[in-house]
Parts: sequence; C-alpha cells; structure tokens
Amino acid sequence: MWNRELETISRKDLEALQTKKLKTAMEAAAKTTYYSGVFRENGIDPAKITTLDHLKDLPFATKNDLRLSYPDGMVAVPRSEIVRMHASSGTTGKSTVIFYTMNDINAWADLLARSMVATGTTRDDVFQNMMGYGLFTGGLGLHYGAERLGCMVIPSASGNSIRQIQLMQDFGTTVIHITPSYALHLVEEIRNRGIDPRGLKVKKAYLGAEPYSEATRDKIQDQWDMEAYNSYGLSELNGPGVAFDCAHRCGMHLWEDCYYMEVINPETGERLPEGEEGELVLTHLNREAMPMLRYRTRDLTRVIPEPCKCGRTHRRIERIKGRTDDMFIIGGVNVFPSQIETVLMDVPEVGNNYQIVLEREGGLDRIHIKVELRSEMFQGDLRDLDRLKKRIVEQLRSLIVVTARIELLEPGSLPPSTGKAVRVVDNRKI
Ligand code: DLL
Repeated sequence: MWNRELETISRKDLEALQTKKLKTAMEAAAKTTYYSGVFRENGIDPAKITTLDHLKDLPFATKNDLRLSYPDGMVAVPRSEIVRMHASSGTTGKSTVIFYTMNDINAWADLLARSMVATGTTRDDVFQNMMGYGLFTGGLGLHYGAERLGCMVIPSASGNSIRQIQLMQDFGTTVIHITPSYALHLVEEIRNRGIDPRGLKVKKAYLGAEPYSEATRDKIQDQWDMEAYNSYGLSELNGPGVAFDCAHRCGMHLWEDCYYMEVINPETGERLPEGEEGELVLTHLNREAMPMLRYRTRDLTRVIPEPCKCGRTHRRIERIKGRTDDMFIIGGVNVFPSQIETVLMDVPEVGNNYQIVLEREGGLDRIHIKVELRSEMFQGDLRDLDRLKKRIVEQLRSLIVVTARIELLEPGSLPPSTGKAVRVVDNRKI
C-alpha cells in the first residue's frame, strides 16, 4: 500500500479525522464569496462544527453555483497562492474552472499514487497516459501521480493512434490510461496494422472519464489480454483519483480521508440508507484553493457496505449507473443538450425541431444532429444548404468542442414533440 496507516485506518479514527478536516475545510470555505454568503443565509458558524452531521444544515452546491461564481467566487486564497487551473471538458470556458495551490496539487498527486499502487502498479512500470492534457484534468492528474510513484511516464495525450502504437511497442508500455471508448477504437487500429494486441506488453488499463458497462470492461480486457481498472473522478473535486478500483476490481474505493460522501435521493435531497442507490454528493475535506462542500455530482451509484478483501477500510462505490441530469459524454467531452440547442437556435435558418443521435462506430463515439430548417430555406440554392451545414459544424466545434455530422431536414420531418421532447437518442451500447 502507498500509505498503509491511512488506507487501513479504523472507521472510528476515520470519522474523527473527517470531522477535524471538515472544520478546517469549512473555515477555508468561509473565506470565499460564495460560501460566506451561504453560511450567513443559513446561520452556519464553521467554528461550531463538532460532528459530520452538522453538514446536513448546509445546502448542496451545484455546477450552476460554480458557473455563477465564475471566475473566482469560490476561491479561498490570494491569486499568488494559486499554481494551476483546470476546466471541465466540453464547455465554453465560462463554466467550471478549478484552481489549485501547490499543496492541493501535492495532495492530489498523492491520491493518484495511492490509487495506482492499489492496482499493483510499481515504479518498474511504463505508464502511457492517453488522456487529454489540455484544460482537462485526466492527463496531468495521473501524470503527477505516476511520477510520484516513480513510473516512467509517456505523456502521449489522447488521439494520434499510430504514434500511440509506436510508443507502446518501442518503450514496452505496461500500463495505459485511456477512455473506454478510445480503448475499443485503439485495439481495432492495432489489429488493422497486423499487430496482435495481446502480444504487446500492456498488462493494465485505467478506464474512466465516461460511463461504460461491465460488459465493455470484459470486452476490453479480453481483446487486449489485460486487466482494466475503473477510475472515477470529476473536475469539481480535483479530477481523477476520487475513487479507484483496487486489485480485486469489485467496486471503487472512495478515498474517504479526502472526500466525505453522502448518497441522496435526487428528487427529495434526503440522505439514503447505506447501500441504496442514489446521487453521490461529495465534500472535499482538504482543498485550499477551492473548497467544495456538499457538491451534487449528478452521478448515480451506491455504496458497497461490505469490507473489501484488500483490507482497505475506505468504502467502495459501484460503477456509475447514470446521471440525474441530461449531460452526456461523447469521446470524453461532457455535453449538455442545452449547449447544442443554444448554438442551433442562434442560426436564423434553423426551425423548431432537432434531434441529437449518438452512435458508436468502430469503437468511436459519433454525434449526429438532425436539424429541421425553416421552409423557405428549401426554395433556394443547394449550395446555400451546404454552406449552412458547414457553418453549424464550425460553430459546434468552436463552442462545444465536438465534431458533429449535421443533417438538414425539411420542417415536419422529425417526430413532433408531444410533452417532454426526446432530444437525445443514444444508440451506443455502453
Ligand atoms: O472526467 C475526470 C476523470 C479523468 C475521471 C480521467 C477519470 C479518469 P469531468 O470531465 O469533470 O472529469 O467529468 C466528470 O465524468 O461526473 C461522471 O459523470 C463521468 N465519469 C468520470 N469517471 C467515470 C467513470 C473527469 N469511471 C464526469 N464511470 C463525472 C462513469 C465517469 N462515469
């Protein structure tokens, strides 16, 4: 284990540690514009926090609160203390931006080194990091963890399959970090080049950043002849390293010395008994730059109450079952249908109805948008339609970072909406 004392801490001592840390976290939060307002409105005094139960009086924080607090309404330290920022993928910038102090980066790297060790990775491994290094947290998050552990890191980032394959072959990569959809695609690319993926040295994959099923994990493991470990995290709570499979691969240990978890009924907001499925709510227990208390992740899961065979006392959560909002993840990019709608409705030629269809082709996610145009558009030149299509594709690419296939339709072509419109049809088998 990376830190045996912390990873096998008794539940009683863990609770005492969490309580102590919660008090500090709330005192830090009080320095932010956002939380000082929330505390004042709800009559909360961080100095009086003596049990974890006190957290119940605090309203939940949401992605929208982060957006409204942009850029620094949730920041608790002076700008000179901040050493890095990240932003959630697939957004236009003015949304969820996360800041870190040097201590935050160190604590985060430590959690990832701990997670990697839990899967059996050692300093002898060659770690190829195929996650985005841009504003996304996936790349740098694991990068620093792997370096801390002492692996040789290949910071290859996502995409460019030919180079990925070459790197794996030339440097004998043993562990990869990759989205499940890219793992499915890359294995095809490897086979297309006449290479047997099972002959490569890759023995482990860390899969995360998007939902996938147990069947997909099995398929990936089988095609690559390796072990796949589930990794969960979200930008608002640092990024990856919130919860990670251990060597037993039977649910992800949520690192409870750093994150306090609650599972709530998404309709009523009430806390559910342990083991019941609901929405995960997380409190970061030791972040300096950007304290985050009772954050509604919108992710559905349940706590596995039984102890794990590995001996770690931090409870496990099950694979994420879905979300309580309409966000979907396409090729690792988080997209809200409303973002697409905003782009479409900004185009004067666009009519009233549209549909987003998600497909998986050759292991890659594709987004296909069917758009009804206003009737007068069909009296003009075909070239105009072509130009319009290109304009919509460009707008979507620059504003939401997705490349969509656009199909322009005459009015009335799509099923009319009677009640709640079905805007997204997900044909991917995930
Ligand atoms: O996806 C952080 C991350 C990077 C996690 C690399 C794991 C590996 P965001 O872009 O903010 O951050 O997206 C967070 O992605 O709320 C979930 O809905 C989804 N998600 C992340 N990991 C998993 C997983 C990163 N293992 C959102 N299974 C989260 C299912 C996942 N969904």
